[in-house]
Amino acid sequence: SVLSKCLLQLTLAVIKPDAVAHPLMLEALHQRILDNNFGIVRCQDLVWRRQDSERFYAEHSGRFFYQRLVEFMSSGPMRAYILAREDAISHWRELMGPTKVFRARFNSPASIRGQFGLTDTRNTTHGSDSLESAQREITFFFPDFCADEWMKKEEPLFR
Ligand code: RTP
Ligand code: MG
Repeated sequence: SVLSKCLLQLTLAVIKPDAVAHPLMLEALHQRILDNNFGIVRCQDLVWRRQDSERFYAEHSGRFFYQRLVEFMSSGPMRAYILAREDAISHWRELMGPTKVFRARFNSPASIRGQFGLTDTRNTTHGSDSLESAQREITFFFPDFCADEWMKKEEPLFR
C-alpha cells in the first residue's frame, strides 16, 4: 500500500586516500552524500595499517591488483561512513559509478568515479556490494556499532 513504510537500509561507504588527500574533493563528496538523502549514522577519519588493508581485502588476495590495492589503501587518511537510506547499498553503488575508470568516464560521466576517478585502484570511493558485505564492513570499521540496536532506537528519527 502507499501507506507502507519505506525500508531503511545501512551501508558502509569509504572515501579513499586519493579523494581525502584533496580537501575540495572531500568536501564535494561529503556534500554529495547529503544531497542524495543519505543519513550519516557514523563518520570516522582513520588511517589503516598495512595489515588492516590486507585483512579487509583478503578475498582479493592473489589477484594481480592486490598488492597495489593494499598499498594504496594504507597510504594515507581515509573517511568511513555508515549511511542510512532506502536501498542505501545500491544507491551508493549507483552514485559511485563503475569500478573501472574507463567505464566510469565514458558510461557514467556524472558519477563520482566518472568525475573524480584517477585509475581502477585510485577510484575515490568504496561501497558495500550486498547485505552480507555491508554487515561485515560496518563491523570492520565500527566494531562497537550494533545495527539492530540502532534500528530500534534511531531509525524512527530518520523518517
Ligand atoms: P569492492 O570489491 O571494493 O566493493 O569494489 P568493486 O566490487 O567495485 O571492485 P572489484 O573489482 O571487486 O575490485 C576490488 C577493489 O580493487 C580495486 N581494483 N584495482 N586494476 C586495478 O588496479 C584494480 N581493479 C580493481 C578497486 O578499486 C576496488 O576497490
Ligand atoms: Mg567487489
